[in-house]
Amino acid sequence: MEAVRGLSLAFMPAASLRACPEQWWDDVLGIAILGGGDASLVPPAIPVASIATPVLEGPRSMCEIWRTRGPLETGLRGRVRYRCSDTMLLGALEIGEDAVPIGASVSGLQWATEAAYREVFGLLDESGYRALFRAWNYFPGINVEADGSERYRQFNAGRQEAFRAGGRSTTGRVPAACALGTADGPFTLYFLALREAPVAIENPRQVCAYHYPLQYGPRSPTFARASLALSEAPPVLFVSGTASIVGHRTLHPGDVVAQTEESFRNIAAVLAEARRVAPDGAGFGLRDLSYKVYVRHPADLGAVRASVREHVGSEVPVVFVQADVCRADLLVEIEASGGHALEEA
Ligand code: 3EB
Repeated sequence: MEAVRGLSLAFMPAASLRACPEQWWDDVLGIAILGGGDASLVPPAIPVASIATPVLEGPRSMCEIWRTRGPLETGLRGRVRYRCSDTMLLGALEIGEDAVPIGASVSGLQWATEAAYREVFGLLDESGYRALFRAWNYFPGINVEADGSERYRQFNAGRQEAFRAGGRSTTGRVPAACALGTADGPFTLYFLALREAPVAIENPRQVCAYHYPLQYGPRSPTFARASLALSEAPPVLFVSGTASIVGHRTLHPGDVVAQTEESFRNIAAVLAEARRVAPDGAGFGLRDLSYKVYVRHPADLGAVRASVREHVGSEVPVVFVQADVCRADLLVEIEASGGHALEEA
């Protein structure tokens, strides 16, 4: 395998990790194992997030591997395992909801979310990779009502509280993100951070998530529709989890194909914005990106896959996993990234 330059993504079956030579790991920033695979295949210095979202086709367990040119530095601060290049840091942590102190005034999930983000911001302030670029959030029972409110709302409260406590903006300059429901497991977060602030990109078809009206919860979600790192060479773009929402409303309830199509209209609109901001927007077309598609009902895979391939073609990487989307009426959510290199497994 050739030496990596810039940031690079590889999707490979978890079982293939066994065959990777020792020096291959030198350039690995971090790994997400989708499908809840065995994290012990990963050397202890490498940040790893084990995400319990079943993989819907191919191997049961897929790795999403972020690499960049070394030498990389490794560290552990509190519960955050991290690794960094000269421009970028990848971190991962998990916190069980049962870690909530007895007598806490908030739910275990809200507490775990706030604790996780407080630790992340502590690390970022201390290390100089101050700007949170992209955050991936996973926790069980996202649509479940518990302790008097929906768990996605509890997550939003904990996240927003940590942003405030960390002196960070909760509107405007916020990271790209996703938040998905798993069947079980602890609150799990992995993230990328940068020394130089990225550009937050919004979607003209959608209300900014941080301005959603109160009907979606007392504390708004804290994320941008996309985040663009112009300080990377070449620039790197992360498109947040994108669903069938126009304005602030869910469209096409019950129709997974129409929801997939609407999601692509949203992604296309976000990409048009990114191309306006990037000095050279080539490379930020629908057929240039890598995708992760979250499908609520595994039986919908065939219909979703056909629609996805109509939009992105047959060439680009797409991983399909089962996950619960943050609104009960959403059946599919799609995230994407571009600008970075792609490695063949
Ligand atoms: C939406 O657009 C769908 O809370 O971090 C997408 C991406 C969604 C990120 C988050 C939620 C989040 O509101 C849900």
